[in-house]
Amino acid sequence: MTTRGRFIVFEGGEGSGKSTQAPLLAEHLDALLTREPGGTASAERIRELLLHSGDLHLADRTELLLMVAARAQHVVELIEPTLSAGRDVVCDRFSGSTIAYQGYGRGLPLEDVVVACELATLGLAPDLTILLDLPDSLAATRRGTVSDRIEAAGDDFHQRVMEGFRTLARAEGDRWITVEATGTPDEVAELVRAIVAERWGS
Ligand code: T5A
Repeated sequence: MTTRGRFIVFEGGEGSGKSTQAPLLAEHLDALLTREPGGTASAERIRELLLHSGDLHLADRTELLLMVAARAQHVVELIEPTLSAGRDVVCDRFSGSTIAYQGYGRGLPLEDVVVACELATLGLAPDLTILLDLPDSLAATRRGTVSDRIEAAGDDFHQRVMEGFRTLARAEGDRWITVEATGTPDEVAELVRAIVAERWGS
């Protein structure tokens, strides 16, 4: 019988280094690398709508439903079949981002956000979520020039998002590990590999 793959997710604010670290870990584990919103052809189209459609003035609930619509397709078409086939998956963002951004950031009721996530994932949850945590000032520097609709939200919004991530990490301490992401990319990658090795011994 095939052993199910491991599902490992990177979470954090913009500029925390997820897109730098996720490929390094995926290569180390020979895992499938993917991202959210996106990961499949249709979910990437939804990503375009979500991130580059300032002119459409999406309502917060529309944003939530599009995030989870992209996830539903991503889970059914790519993540679940890959895990079932025995390959590890490393994903840049997942449901934690929806709770942090649409729940804590936009202020939608958390119970609605959780239900929407469950509808999209059919209960699939990461085996391990690595939260890359950066002081707000450093995150703002790394974010640099604003490039998409959600990044363009103000500093207060991004602080609420980080508070959401930190709350989730505290509440789910067995499945979330926080990594201080202030070191060089190589130093952070080393910390991440050590966490995975400690959890699974590989
Ligand atoms: N979103 C997403 C929601 O609102 N709800 C959801 O449910 C989901 C899934 C996604 C947007 O969608 C939102 C969140 C986001 O706003 P995105 O473009 O994928 O958009 O945004 P991010 O995931 O935030 O991607 P970023 O590229 O902005 O940030 P990363 O990936 O955290 O950071 P990274 O690795 O690109 O690094 C940023 C810069 O810092 C440097 C890099 O070279 C780069 O220049 N850097 C470092 N510098 C020094 N030391 C290090 N250790 C460094 N690591 C990286």
